[in-house]
Amino acid sequence: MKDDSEKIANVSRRSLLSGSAAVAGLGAFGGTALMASPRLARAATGNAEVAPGDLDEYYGFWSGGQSGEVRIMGVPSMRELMRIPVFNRCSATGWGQTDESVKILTENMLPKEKEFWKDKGGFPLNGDTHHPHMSFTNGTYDGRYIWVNDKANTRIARIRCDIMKVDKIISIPNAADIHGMRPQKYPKTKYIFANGEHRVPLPNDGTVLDDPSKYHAVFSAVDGEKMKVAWQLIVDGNLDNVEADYQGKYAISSCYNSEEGVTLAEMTANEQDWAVVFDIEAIEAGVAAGDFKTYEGDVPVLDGRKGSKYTRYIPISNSPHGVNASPDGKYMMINGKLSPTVSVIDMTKLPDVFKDKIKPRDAVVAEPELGLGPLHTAFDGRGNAYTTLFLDSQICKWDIAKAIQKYAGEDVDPILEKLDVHYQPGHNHTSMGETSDADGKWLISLNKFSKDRYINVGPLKPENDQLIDISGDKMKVVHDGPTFAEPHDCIIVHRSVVNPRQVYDREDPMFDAIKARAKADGVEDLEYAEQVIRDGNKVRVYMFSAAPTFSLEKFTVKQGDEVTIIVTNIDDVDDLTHGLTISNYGVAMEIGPQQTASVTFKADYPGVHWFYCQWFCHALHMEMRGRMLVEPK
Ligand code: RUQ
Ligand code: CUA
Repeated sequence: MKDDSEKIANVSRRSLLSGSAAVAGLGAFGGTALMASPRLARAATGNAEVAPGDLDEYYGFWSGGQSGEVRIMGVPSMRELMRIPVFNRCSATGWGQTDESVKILTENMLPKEKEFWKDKGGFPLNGDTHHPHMSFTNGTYDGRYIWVNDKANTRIARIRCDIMKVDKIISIPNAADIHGMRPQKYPKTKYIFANGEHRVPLPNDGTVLDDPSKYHAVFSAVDGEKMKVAWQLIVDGNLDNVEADYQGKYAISSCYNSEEGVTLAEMTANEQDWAVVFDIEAIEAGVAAGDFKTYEGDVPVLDGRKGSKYTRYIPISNSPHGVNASPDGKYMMINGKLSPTVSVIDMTKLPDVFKDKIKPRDAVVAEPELGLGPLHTAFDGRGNAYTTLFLDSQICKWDIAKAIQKYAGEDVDPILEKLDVHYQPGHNHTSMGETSDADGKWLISLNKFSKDRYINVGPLKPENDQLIDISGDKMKVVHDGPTFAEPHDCIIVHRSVVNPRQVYDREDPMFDAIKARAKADGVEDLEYAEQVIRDGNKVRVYMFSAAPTFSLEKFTVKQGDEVTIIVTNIDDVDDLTHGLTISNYGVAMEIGPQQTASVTFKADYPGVHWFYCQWFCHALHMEMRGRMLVEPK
């Protein structure tokens, strides 16, 4: 394998070379004709180019929106590298079908959900991921986990970054529809803050239906290590987005619908909504003092409505949306959405707000007017902010310090540049931009509409993710990337932070349950297994795979048996994944190198059924198969 750092050096050397070649070309031929030449265009975008065989400098983790997954992108190449199934059912990997994934998807469901899903496959098959965020240590990414929300079914999942698979999914009680979600940044991610966006009765058991005065939005703090809800607060209004500070003291959520209406007209009637500030230490003390009620799931629920000692409500113009902490830890940006402004909260003023020494609104130290539909703000670590303007289809680059000076009455213009993007940007994100290591190289604009940017693929069009070079004085769009539904948000993580394994670790605790099961079945060693164990009408088939064979060429079960097939891939080679598909049984799963995977199904079809490896693994991959004989009743 080529040394990574050498590759990066090569990339920059190459882009330097192509740049100077283009400059030389301009000198020789001169004039405007060359300006439009593809070669010059390429030179202008030179440092975004990642040649075949070269590696990206950043991992991008993209939410898959209503596809329910998370995707790994290479940045700056914008190549899609991998998909991580999360809340969806995956035909390739068997996520949502393998025993291991079904356990993860169901083990932390609430009792009422289990009841609801028991005749419907056991668990929801859809999800709506919005906000993938990595674990932090001391204000920057530490490469351990990524958490992501499911707005559709009120869940949070955790992805292990060493194997890039989900290891935990929890349902959030009491709240409805988790939207905004962020991990604590300092000192080390303890809580994942999660906004229940929609207001529902508490408890939502049908005793209250059409009395919105009894509806509540619920803010949750999830212990990210234990994957358990630690505490919750009811708040006024609807919770939208949330961000954690760089001190480990506060979380701030944007709230719309201060009217507490249930129709659009009611929800947008007031001129002012607010940002809610949560005082973590005070809340923890409240939990310790027993100042809470419990509803579902025995989670302490505190009262954080107006007047509570746990929260402060900072008035913000109508319907604010994104909340973003500046990398120096000093400011929190509340993006106006229906207002053309971003409100800048000075984090050092919050202790005085909680002591009631100053009014909540006095924590706002700037409110630049940027353009129409500001949704989210990203940072370059050089004092500049980049705000998406949804309605204007632009990114507005502005100077934070100047915005503060202007608010204080000085005659300065904080707006540095506006760049057209295509079209209607929602989130944007800079390289390492939500950490104290924001490096100001790349900005992604996640545009909700692509319209005419690609050849027409029918009425449903892709979204358009644009890569913008922000390393210079001027922003420059260097790449358009179509994406399927719908990357609400993404993060861009330097690759030095992320170190996934090449093959699974046989000692990984993820295999403990199956090892114990095997042991109880008298199968001592999964790596050499070729046993069929009958246990009443349950049959467990143990085998191993080694390219290009399964250890069992055939096995026999009876019609009506519940069959579990457990396969251990003993190949210890990078990228040597096998799979197991059983024809006409709807069964398929991935078995990575050194992984054990299992799947359970009812053998209700009598006859001969081939099982085959569905991951191309060897010259004799087509021959990697065997037969399941199902004896009729
Ligand atoms: S929200 S487009 Cu789901 Cu992140 Cu702002
Ligand atoms: Cu093993 Cu294909």
